[in-house]
Amino acid sequence: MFITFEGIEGSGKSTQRKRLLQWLDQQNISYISTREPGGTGVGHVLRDLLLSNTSSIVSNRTELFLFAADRCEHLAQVIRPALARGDWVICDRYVDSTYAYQCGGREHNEQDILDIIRLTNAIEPDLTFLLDMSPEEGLRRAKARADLDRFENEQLSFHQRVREAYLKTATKHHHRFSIIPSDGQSVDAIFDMIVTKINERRQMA
Ligand code: T5A
Repeated sequence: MFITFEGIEGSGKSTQRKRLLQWLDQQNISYISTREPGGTGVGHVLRDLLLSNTSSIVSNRTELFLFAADRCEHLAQVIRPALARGDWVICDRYVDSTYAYQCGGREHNEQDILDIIRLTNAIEPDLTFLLDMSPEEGLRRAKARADLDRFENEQLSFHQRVREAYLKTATKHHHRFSIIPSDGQSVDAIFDMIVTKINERRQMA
C-alpha cells in the first residue's frame, strides 16, 4: 500500500506517521517511511533551498519546479523500488501538497499545476489522509514547536487558500482521500480513524 499524509502546517502529519510506523511493526508489515521534500540526497539539498528563510529563491515558478524535481528523484530512488519490493510506502506530503500550496497558496494556474504533476509521472497513492484543521490552530502548534520556515511565515490568507485547495482536491479524488477533522481531536482518536480506514481498505484488496 502507498499511503500519504497531507495537511496544513502543524496539522499532525508527522505525529500520525510515527504512530502508523509502530502499528506496522506490530503487524509485521515491511515498509519504508519517507517525506517530501527531502526523501533523497538530492531532495535533502532541495529541501534546504525550499524551506530556509534565507533562501535566495524569488520566483514561484522556480519553487514549483524544485518541488517537481524533488518528486522525480524520490519516485525513481525511493518510492518505485519500495513498491516493486512489496514494501508499504508511508509518505509525509506528496502530489496533493503541490496542488494545495502551489495552486492554492501561490495561486499558480490550476491546469499548469496538474500538468506539472502529470509530467513527474507520479504514482497515485492508495490512501491519502488529509488532517484537516484551521490554519490558526496549525500555525499556533507550529510556532510552539520551533522557528517558522519560509512557508509557515506566509500570511494567514495563504494558509486558508492551502486548506481550501486541499478540500477541493480531496473531493475530486474521494476514492483515495480520507478527510480527518483534526481540530481539538486527540492523537489517539485521530489514529483510531486512520487504522479503521486502513483495515477497511485491506479488506477490499
Ligand atoms: N510543500 C511541500 C509545497 O509547497 N509543495 C510541495 O509539493 C511539497 C511536497 C514542507 C513544506 O513544503 C511545502 C509545504 C510545507 O510548508 P514540512 O516540514 O515537511 O514542510 O511540513 P510541515 O507541515 O511544516 O510539517 P510539520 O512537522 O510542521 O507539521 P506536521 O507534521 O503536520 O505536525 P506534527 O506532527 O509535527 O505536529 C505539530 C505539533 O503539534 C503537536 C505535535 O506534538 C507537535 O508539537 N500535535 C498535537 N497536539 C495536540 N493534539 C494533537 N492531536 C496533535 N498532533 C500533533
